[in-house]
Amino acid sequence: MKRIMFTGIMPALLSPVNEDGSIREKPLRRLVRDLSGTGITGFYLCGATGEGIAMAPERRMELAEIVKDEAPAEMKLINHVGAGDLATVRRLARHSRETGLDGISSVPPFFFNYDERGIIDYYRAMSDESAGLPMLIYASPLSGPLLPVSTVEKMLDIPGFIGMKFTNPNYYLLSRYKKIGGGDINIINGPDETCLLGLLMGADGAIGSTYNVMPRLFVELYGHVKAGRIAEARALQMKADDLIELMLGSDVISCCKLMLDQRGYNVGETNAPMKRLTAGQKAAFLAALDQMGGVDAFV
Ligand code: MN9
Repeated sequence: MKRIMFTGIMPALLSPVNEDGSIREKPLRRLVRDLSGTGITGFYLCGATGEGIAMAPERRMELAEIVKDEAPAEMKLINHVGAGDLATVRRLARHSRETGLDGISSVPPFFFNYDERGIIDYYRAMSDESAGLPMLIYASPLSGPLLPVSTVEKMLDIPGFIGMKFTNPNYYLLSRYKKIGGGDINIINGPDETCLLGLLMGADGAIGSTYNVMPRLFVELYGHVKAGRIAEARALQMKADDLIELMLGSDVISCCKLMLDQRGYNVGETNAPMKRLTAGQKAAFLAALDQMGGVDAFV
């Protein structure tokens, strides 16, 4: 069990930014502080939800430092350090170690076609630079096909490699990855809309966008699963999915940010050039949300 280091519910933290990409420090601190009191176990920084790929490395480092400063010591902090150039990846991996974060993660190298050796070399460089911080692959639909189980098996040799954040609806495959290393591999569920399935098929925890806006619901769901109360867990999943369905029809990150703004967090818009909602789309989302009981019906 030495590789299973991250469990429980962890928001993929939203990144509050200004128009020029600079960090909104006050809203960020408040969000980290408030979420930390909900039963979550940590945060995943600068992934897809955290918009890391659309942020300058300096901003990503600044965000990591602020979160480290604000989060209670028991919160586990995993930093997504993936980028298109290895120099940035190395820089962010080294900075994660220097900042005292608990783990690093990355999508496999993307955009160009990489072979298995290139992929393994990428993760090895990340690991070397962070002096072996616990490291998770991020298997994301945004960054190409899933790595074969046999490739992930080879990564067991890399110091620090512990597992993967699996954002994919194929839970048969999740269970196959979970067999690697005799089960001593840290598999984290990605899709929030099927969090329950991920946990039932072997995930040790869950990282996701919508845990920024309904952390307590998912912490309760996780507790039900661990206690074998599947009907109760399913009822909560179905409730969450009414909201997630609405978000998926629009834009998940923008809708989460809008909900936080409704609660007074002032997190602002996404980083350009990412998708944003028009005033009409925002009004439609909020009207539909009201029909479902309003922003505080989901916590
Ligand atoms: O893995 C997130 N996936 C992506 C985390 O951002 C691609 C999820 O939390 C989804 O945003 C969520 C909605 O589909 O499940």
